[in-house]
Amino acid sequence: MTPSTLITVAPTGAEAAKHEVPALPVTLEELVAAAKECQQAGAAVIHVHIRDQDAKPTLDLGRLTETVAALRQCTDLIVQLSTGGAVTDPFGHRLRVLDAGPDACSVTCGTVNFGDEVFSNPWQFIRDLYQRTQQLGVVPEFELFDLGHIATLHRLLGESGPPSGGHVHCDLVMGVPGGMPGDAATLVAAVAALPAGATWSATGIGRTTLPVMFAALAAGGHLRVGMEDTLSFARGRPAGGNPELVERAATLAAHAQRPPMTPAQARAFLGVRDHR
Ligand code: KMH
Ligand code: ZN
Repeated sequence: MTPSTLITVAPTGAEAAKHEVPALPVTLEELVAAAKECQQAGAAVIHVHIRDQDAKPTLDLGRLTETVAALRQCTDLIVQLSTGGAVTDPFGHRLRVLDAGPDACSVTCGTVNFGDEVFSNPWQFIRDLYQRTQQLGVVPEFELFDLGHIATLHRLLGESGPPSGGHVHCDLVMGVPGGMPGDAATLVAAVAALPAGATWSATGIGRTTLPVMFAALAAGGHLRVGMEDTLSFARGRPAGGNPELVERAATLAAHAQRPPMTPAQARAFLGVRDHR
């Protein structure tokens, strides 16, 4: 079991609306402020979605590039850009995200029903995106929303070889309406199906946040938390911001005798180069 815990914060996402969730960081200033506090609280990786001037999700390359630079300047966090974007984003824009020069990026390994929408990830897109990460030296994190996505991950690695950095790290995204349920039994089944030597984080969407966090710690995994995945701290109590979600994960990880990894430790763990 890894002696420390990688904590990733996903502070914004593409789904929540700023006018309904005032604590959501949507401007660059809000994102950088949240990132600094989350690092202080124990995060080592930031999974980034950005918004435009109207707080709508965007994959604008100029804004993404500026965001990577600002996060690098103000924090030590590993900057992982979302290539998932919003369900409406075209594949070309999602591939272009890598041109912003992040340390890392998400690579979702299959299509999934996403509430009333569809998050589309056909095989050819997954393969093209993965091969671009290899060409550009961006470390992928494999996002797995369902057990079938793990079969695709095996195919991807088998056909295209190991990732940049040489280490396979996955994120089990559980409890999406349409994806795998967020419970301990499903987590154990998913972990058993991962490629040999892979490490993994888990995140539970909405009310599955806590069961998935406890199950992940018990099974030796790592944690992703943040307002992309849950807008509540507890039943009937909205999250006041991302830092308190990170702080809770860090506290639980410490109780599990696996305290948070520093960003420097996380770079070594994931095979991410230091760009400074
Ligand atoms: N916003 C979801 C449609 C990712 O960041 O790579 C996709 C998502 C996954 O959030
Ligand atoms: Zn995301």
